[in-house]
Amino acid sequence: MTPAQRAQIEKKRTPEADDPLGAIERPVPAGTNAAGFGSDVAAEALRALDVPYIALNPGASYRGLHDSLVNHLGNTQPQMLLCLHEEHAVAIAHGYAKVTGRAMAAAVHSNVGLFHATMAIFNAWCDRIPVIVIGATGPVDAAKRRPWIDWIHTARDQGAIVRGYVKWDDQPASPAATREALLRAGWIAQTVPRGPVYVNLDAELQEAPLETPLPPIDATRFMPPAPVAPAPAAIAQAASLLRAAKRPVILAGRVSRSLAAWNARVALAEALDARVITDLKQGAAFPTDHPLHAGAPGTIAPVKEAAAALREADLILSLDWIDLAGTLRTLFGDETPPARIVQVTLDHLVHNGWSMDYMGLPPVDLLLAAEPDVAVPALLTALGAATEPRSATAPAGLPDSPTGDRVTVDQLAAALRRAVGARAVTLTHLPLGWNGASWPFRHPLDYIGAEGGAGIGSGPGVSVGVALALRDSGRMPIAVCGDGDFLMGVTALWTAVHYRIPLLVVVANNRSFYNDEVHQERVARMRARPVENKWIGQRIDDPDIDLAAMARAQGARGFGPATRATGLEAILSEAIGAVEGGAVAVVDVRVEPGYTPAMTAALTRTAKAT
Ligand SMILES: Cc1ncc(C[n+]2csc(CCOP(=O)(O)OP(=O)(O)O)c2C)c(N)n1
Ligand SMILES: [Mg+2]
Repeated sequence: MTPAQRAQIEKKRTPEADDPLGAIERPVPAGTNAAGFGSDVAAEALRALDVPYIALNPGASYRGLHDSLVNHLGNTQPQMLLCLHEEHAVAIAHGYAKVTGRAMAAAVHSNVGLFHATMAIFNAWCDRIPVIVIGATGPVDAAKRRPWIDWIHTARDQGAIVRGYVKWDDQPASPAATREALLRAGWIAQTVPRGPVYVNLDAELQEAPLETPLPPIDATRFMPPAPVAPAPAAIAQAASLLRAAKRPVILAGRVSRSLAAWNARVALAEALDARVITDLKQGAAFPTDHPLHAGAPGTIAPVKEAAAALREADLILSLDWIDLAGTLRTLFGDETPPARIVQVTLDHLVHNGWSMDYMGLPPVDLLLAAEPDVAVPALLTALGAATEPRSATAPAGLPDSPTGDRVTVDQLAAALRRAVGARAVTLTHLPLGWNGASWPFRHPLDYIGAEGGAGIGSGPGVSVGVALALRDSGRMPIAVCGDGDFLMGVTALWTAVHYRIPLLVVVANNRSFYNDEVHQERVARMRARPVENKWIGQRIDDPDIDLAAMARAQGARGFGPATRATGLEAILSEAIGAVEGGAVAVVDVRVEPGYTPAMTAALTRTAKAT
């Protein structure tokens, strides 16, 4: 991202600043400024944290906070974004932070809203993305509970629902403690390794009049930046290992969307003449058509060229690669890889006993305990290398316009690339059948990465959040979702339509939860049973679902079903035109079921190398 783009994205938007989103849902003035209730303090703390939006689905457990956001803060900074499901609220905040690196808030109703939000919180956790989740409970003081409803919406330890996959949670017991909890929440969420946090607000505390006003607080003084630099000795040691390496390989994993950091990675690879491997689990980390990029980005397992580079490597530099142990195991089985391994990560700081998303324990000869964005420039300095890339890759040519009576996912990609042409676009989400070779990434915002926890249904919501962050950036957000993913998350699109957030969603509609057909085929083969039955309990037809109508029902433009490769580019071009006019557009593209051979092999592989 260029500094100008970042400035644009981070620019404070106010209703007065001619912001169409900010002009939506303006309250009549409430005529009071002083905080009068516990929830006014919570709302002020969110503003002090510079939280721009709060995506929510309403609930009586936080009606006090809801009132404070509307009538005390005037529904600005943060501005509410109404969502039709709590999972979308968190997914939107997740997508927003994937682009900006900054946390939004998501508010969910007591235990039941939190139950709905859990998968999205888990996705954000696995993706190491900050989200401030605000929840609520019926009055903690049993004497204050209304009959029935307050009792079912009160749990002894509500945070336990999410404690295994948030960085921190709290249930403050006074307005002062609420303010402190929210500042701590914002700070912890946005301090590396980043992640979601949960703050549960007692309904009684929210609604109680403020007995004594709280003294003003300078939030920034309670949220000191905590940059972690690798130890100089470790950097020197890494530099000498890199200098001595003959066949170094860089695994470019969890990195930011910063263009400066991207350029530093390219400069490092060029200085070392290192092969670079990326995959689709994480956002674009290196130009995929750079001569040093080994093969195309893989999905689950490394592609052939990447596997060959790793097998030959004498040094592997992992830049917070997701599942380093698993990648090595795929190639070397139980043998320890011959290469020396330098790992750059801080991830161990958030490993816990509940979630195994920390993956296997990799062999590491040298750990640089830092974020890759911090370690790479330090390595460049130690190597005495330039910090700018030497080479600029030539723009890739466009594929031919596909023709034929059927559409494969590769043909869909080709038609979409042609329809996009020279426009700057961001792929906000990709389906499981995507072939990394079909779309070159040349900028950190070209692809935003997967959802983290492999929770299906997040594609639409995360994409709305990415689109929110990219408004006015000059980049068009494009989601390519599987039909299963789209159908689970489809009502997230209403929020984009309602708040005038342009977005293109292309559905790679194979009318199936096809991933699991692959698994049933595998089981049938292992057991010598009929493979022909693999579609049962997987296929989404009879009736076919009219996905374009589901878009239109929510005020979006709906296109398709497009069933033929011939003419697909024209349909996609029309949809792109609609998005350029400010619309949310959905194109239902009927694709042939099928994955790349590498994806199928990776899906059905056993734990050991095969
Ligand atoms: C919440 C959730 N439910 C179920 C799954 C198991 N699952 C993994 S992929 C998949 C199929 C997704 O279907 P679709 O988005 O249409 O993609 P396709 O496999 O057809 O390419 C399912 C059900 C999951 N990962 N997450
Ligand atoms: Mg499908």
